[in-house]
Amino acid sequence: MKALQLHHELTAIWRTEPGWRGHLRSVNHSDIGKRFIVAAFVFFAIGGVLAMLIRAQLATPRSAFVGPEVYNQLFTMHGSIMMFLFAIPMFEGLTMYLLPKMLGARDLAFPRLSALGWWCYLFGGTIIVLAMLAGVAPNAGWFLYPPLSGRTYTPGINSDVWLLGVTFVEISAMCAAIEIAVSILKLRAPGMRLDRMPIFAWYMLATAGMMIFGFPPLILGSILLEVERAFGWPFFDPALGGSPLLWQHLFWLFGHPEVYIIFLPAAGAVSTILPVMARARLLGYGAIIAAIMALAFLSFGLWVHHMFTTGIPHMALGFFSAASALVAVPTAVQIFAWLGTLWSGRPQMKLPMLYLIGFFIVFVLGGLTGVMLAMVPFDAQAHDTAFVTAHLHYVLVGGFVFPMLAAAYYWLPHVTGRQRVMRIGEAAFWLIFIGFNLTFFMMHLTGLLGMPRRIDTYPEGMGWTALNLLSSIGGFLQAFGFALFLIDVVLQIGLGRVHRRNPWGATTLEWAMATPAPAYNFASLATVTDREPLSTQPDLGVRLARGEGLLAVARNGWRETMVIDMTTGAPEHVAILPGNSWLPITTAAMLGGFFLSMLAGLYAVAPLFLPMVAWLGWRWAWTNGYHEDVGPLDAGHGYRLPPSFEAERTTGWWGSVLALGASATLFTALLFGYAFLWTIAPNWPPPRLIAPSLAVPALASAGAALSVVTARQGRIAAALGGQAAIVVALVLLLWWAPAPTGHAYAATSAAIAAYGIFHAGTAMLILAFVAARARAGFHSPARSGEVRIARLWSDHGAAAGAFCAILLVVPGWLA
Ligand SMILES: [Cu+2]
Repeated sequence: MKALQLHHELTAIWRTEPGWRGHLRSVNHSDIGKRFIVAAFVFFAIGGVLAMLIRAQLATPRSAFVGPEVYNQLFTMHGSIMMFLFAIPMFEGLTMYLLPKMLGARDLAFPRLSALGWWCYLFGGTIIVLAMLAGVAPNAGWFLYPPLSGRTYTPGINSDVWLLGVTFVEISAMCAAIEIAVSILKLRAPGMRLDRMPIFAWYMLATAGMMIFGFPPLILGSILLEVERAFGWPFFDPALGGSPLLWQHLFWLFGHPEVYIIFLPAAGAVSTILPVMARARLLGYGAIIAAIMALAFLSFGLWVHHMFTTGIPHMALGFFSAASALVAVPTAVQIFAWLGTLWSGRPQMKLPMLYLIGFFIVFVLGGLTGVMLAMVPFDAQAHDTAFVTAHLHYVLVGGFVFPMLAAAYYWLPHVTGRQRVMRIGEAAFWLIFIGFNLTFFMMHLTGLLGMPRRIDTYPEGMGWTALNLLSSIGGFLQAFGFALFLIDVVLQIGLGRVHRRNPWGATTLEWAMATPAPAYNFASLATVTDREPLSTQPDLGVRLARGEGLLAVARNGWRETMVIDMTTGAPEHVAILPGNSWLPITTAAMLGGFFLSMLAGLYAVAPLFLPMVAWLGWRWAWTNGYHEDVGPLDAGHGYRLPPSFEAERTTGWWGSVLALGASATLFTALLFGYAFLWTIAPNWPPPRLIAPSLAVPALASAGAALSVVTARQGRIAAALGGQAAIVVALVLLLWWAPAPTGHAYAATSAAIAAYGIFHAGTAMLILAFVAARARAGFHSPARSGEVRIARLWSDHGAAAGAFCAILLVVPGWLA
């Protein structure tokens, strides 16, 4: 009876409110995860329809089915949707849904951030799709190379839709990355040391890390290109000291890691599902982790292989070619670990396994053509042909779509609590598998026969006609396969029989709960003693539901979950997570207002939304914390742990470190751009340099020193003054600098100064917040975590501001 009462009390605390209110305010990770997955599938269907239109156009020579204007939009939107609105959100959704359950937690570390990410994704994706329906979709290819994407050749808003829409969606990717990393590091079940983490968590940790360092170059590139289009700052215009190659570098600095950002979560699903299907332990846990880390690291050193034909020095060609071939090694380690796992077990040919076999075949073929393309002479021949299109589809569909279909069939019983009804999934597999190979195997051949990618039509007599027709037939077979998959899922949700808990006999913690999952996941939290908790403690789920684990209490209406020491897994403090809120959707709406007014060219209106965002951020942070000391809480099993607001290093501190890491990466990419243009671009040196003033760096450095010192002494007003001095110094510098529209030197300098001003300004806001909180009684010697976080931001603002001020006057001194 006690268990039932605990269930009722926890439900009252954690549940999503009924009706529309619940839809708009929910921050629960299961809700948000499922929404991401459903929306990603809808975008996948839209992207799929575009692909069908492309294949219809290319089915016959000299086709006039859609015409070149529409065709450009079709292939651009197909690529952009599949990358940014399907693949990334799909694994984010899967991870948001699964991760806390696998780690034995009740939610993610920052529930409102998951909700904010969701709304940014939904609004941004909607803007992009509506633009397509209005006939102004992006049309310069999914990697949007200037000068084609610039004002001159794309005068309409097509490119702006991409730049603004995708950047809006990227906010959700950054939110998710920080959220996932901090949750894995800090919100695990007690006893779950690093070497006891489920392998999926390792994959996601690497993925989140790659997103934190991989997305900032793209975000920077998008900002620069949008500023060039909107205000005429010539970053990419060679006539004024810019270079279109700068965009290619920034784009592929993101774009190559992106391939692994998509592949690693899928591989994580494979490494989780395969051992269950094989009824064996995963072979080579340590080797796989080493391979993942090697892949994550190597993938940042390969971006130039997308630019082999742009006139790269010979040394660099050799280096990037070798590095590109080298990634085959860690990938092969994983493949052999999976094969070994199958070999050592007694594999069952259940439906997820069928899709995993599809994954093996398609992905390995894609890897092989990847090694071919890593060879510079071959790439020079195959570059921009259908061969490359075929390769990237083998890698992405093989490496992502097939594993995700396996994951769908594997975890759907967890989401629905039901079994599937008919054997439609097998038929869907064969249609997708045969259709896929028919479509894309042929494209290797058309590519080798010289057919360029992205052409809207071709003459007869090139030898491409029959191959193209076969590709188109294959494309439509795939579409039928996916339609069957959808029907199968709908049938299972509607008609499936309710199954017993853990139908696959899996050993990870997400199966130690009732399905569908309760809002609080676990009535009490597990203590873990090995990597496969459900094989050593088969009755764990029942015991947790009875309240025999940790935190088996519903107190103060608090949403409690356990925070552990990162390496040892020892309990550290109790996180008190925020409840449902209007803040995520209103913040996303204000950001949406900003992006929409930029898109409409209302440059005077757009900045008005930013104070609103800042004010909502203030409200957001204000609801954290507590106004009195409560002392250690009883966590069960004899543990007495402080609540998060009395902890020394909160999850918010870790999140801030990662956010600042992402920001510093963006800044580094900007400095790279500055140096790249200086050394490579034509039309340098610039006509006029920034005057070699002493006053600007002196004022900024003095402000920075003042802020760093006084923030440590708790003199917030003085620290604020220091940051203000930085802002004044950099604004003066901009005032005296040559106009940013005149030359790429002035434009990059202004961008660097803007970075400094933005961070010093943010630091001022945060310091003001801390001062207000102290006055309102939220701080005490025990409750000082917030002050520590503020100091991180303030120190970063000081360092960045002083650095920018010094850097920008140096060229004037040297000249
Ligand atoms: Cu690449």
